[in-house]
Amino acid sequence: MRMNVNFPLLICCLVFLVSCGDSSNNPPPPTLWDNIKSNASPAILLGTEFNTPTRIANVSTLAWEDGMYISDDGLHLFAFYAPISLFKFQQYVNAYPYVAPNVCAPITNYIRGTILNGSDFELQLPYDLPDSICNHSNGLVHSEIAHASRASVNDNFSTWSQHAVSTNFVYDGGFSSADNGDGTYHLVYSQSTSLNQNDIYWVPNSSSLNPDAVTPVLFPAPINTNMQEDNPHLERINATDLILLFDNHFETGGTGDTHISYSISVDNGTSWGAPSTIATGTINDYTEDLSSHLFMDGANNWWLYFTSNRDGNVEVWRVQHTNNNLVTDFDNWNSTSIEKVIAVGSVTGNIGTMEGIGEPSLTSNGDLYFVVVYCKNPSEQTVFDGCDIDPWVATKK
Ligand SMILES: [Ca+2]
Ligand SMILES: [Ca+2]
Ligand SMILES: [Ca+2]
Repeated sequence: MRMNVNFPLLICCLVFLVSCGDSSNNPPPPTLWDNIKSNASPAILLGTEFNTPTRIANVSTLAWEDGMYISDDGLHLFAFYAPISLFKFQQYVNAYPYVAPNVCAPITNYIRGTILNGSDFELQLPYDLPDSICNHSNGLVHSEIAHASRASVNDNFSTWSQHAVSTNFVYDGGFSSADNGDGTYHLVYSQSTSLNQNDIYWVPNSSSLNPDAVTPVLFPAPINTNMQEDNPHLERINATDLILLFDNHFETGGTGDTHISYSISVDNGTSWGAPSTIATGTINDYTEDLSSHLFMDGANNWWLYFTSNRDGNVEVWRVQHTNNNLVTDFDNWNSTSIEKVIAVGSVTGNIGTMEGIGEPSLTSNGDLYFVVVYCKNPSEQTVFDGCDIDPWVATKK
């Protein structure tokens, strides 16, 4: 669901319409979006393992929260974040590419949700267009990595703030981490490096999950190519062995589908094996297999949770490893164990639609975090507003 588009922004014309309220202190009536979200029911299919999903307070806003990751302890949440109605704006960009004499897109119409402190509303021109088409008050809005935290799993998360790895003038997303067991973390994430291209970066041996300042480091060769590497997931197996999973959009020689690739390091990240696409027959059989997350259950069995459209909409699936020897026999998944974990479900009252479930991420005790895409009914949509995506959780029973 993570997309790479360029967002021109008429920043000088941002207008914030603020309701001043009245003396009665009556809360505003719920909006259609409020009602859709409160009536949405993603369908857990493994009801003996997971509780009924709930939308996560404070972090499920009208901004675009995608590419989610939960820390092992459940106290830190991360997301691809853009304060925009993303699908609708991409439709506009696709319909009106930036070729003269087209004017810059009216991005202010698509802005919604909170603009994070530090968000890069770039004032540079996206292309070398003359001032008569895109003057210097136009620019881009890029995504950030947003971070929210809480003191205990019984507390609500804080609201979003910009993560230290977020970099101006590029798209940041797909944050993940590996606990090194010595008080440090390897942080990994994806970042756009030029138009329509993504690479994986990391912060090795970070002192925290959100350090005060970082310098982005390109992930070591041979992971990054001229294609789009996205949604990294890093798993530490032991003191020396690491497994990196990532999405491979439009891989070299591929079809334009999205598939899951992996690479293994046996020297603690100093060098990495040549990346391989997980073999078909189990996982990469469909046009969209992506956003994978390795999870070890209480019986020390390894599972791969992932997003797939193998049954129509993108939904959350999982598959069990055949022998748990991930480092020496990674690509050996038990095809008979593949099962859907969360289906799209429905919106009660037919006031909206559920369009996708994805980005699974689990805490060490098995609470399952994911994102939900829901849309207004076509009759209620405008050219600027149609769908939203929010973080949800199904806690472990
Ligand atoms: Ca949202
Ligand atoms: Ca950014
Ligand atoms: Ca790349």
